[in-house]
Amino acid sequence: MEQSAVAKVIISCAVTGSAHVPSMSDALPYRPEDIAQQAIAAAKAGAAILHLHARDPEDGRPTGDPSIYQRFIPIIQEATDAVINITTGGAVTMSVQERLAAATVFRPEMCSLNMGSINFAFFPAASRIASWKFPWERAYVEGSEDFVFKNSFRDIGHILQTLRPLGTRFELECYDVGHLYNIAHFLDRGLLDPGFFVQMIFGILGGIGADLDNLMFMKQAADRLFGKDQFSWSVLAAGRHQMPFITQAALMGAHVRVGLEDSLFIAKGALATSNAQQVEKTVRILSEMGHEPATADEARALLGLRG
Ligand code: KMH
Ligand code: ZN
Repeated sequence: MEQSAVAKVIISCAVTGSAHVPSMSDALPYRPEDIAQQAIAAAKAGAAILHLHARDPEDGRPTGDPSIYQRFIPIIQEATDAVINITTGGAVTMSVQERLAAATVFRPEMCSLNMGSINFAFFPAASRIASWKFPWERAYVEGSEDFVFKNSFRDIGHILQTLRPLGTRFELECYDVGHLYNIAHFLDRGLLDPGFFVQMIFGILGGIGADLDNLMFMKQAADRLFGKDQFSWSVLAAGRHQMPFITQAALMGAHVRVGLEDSLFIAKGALATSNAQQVEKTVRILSEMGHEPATADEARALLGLRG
């Protein structure tokens, strides 16, 4: 009897992001050395892609300053061969220029690209804060009621036109079904290349909810729009939905993303102690299904990255 090949699943780890604030968890890294250490440990645990944001070393405030990225990216590259994926989402408070600054300096193999605008509020996470470590956090979290994460057609086109000539490929962040149609639009305009990588995002307040029906719906919409074999796809879900949802997605053949950017938890009511802890759990779940984590080079081959 022919043995079916083991499925290679690309694990992305989003190490710190910009939505969670240090008061929410002591494990959330914000100093460059902690971002580096946690990213390296996540890669050693099985993450092929490291999705990275920078934060102010003193108080954890999100920053787009390339000189802060410079304090952790070379350390990570020295210690691992993981794919470096720099955010172009940055934080909802940043201009597109700030969001692009680090990507244009470091020219990574991969950058995130957010495929549409959404409201983006931190209410669920905010309710867990007992006391504030840094003064900026409170205004940031409470102000999120008014945050619009702006990714207009012009913004998306500008990011594509800036980074595509550098050989960067994209983690196309889709928070709702309309964002898949936006991908189709940029394919039509010749600004996106076939063989792209879609990150379907569930459970952000402001985006599509983390329901299994929605996962099926998003996948079916993508298959219909692009053709089943024309794209790679990965799934992340926010907060408590993270692990159950990536498990369901992996069963459907998706790649997966975890990390403290997406959820601060390791299990119901239990904060994760590190990014690596979430990656280790993901590897265990995948191995129970007979799947294996893709190495960084396998991820490069699967996604057509430049290496
Ligand atoms: N915060 C995540 C839900 C980005 O960095 O471009 C999506 C994200 C955005 O990772
Ligand atoms: Zn991010």
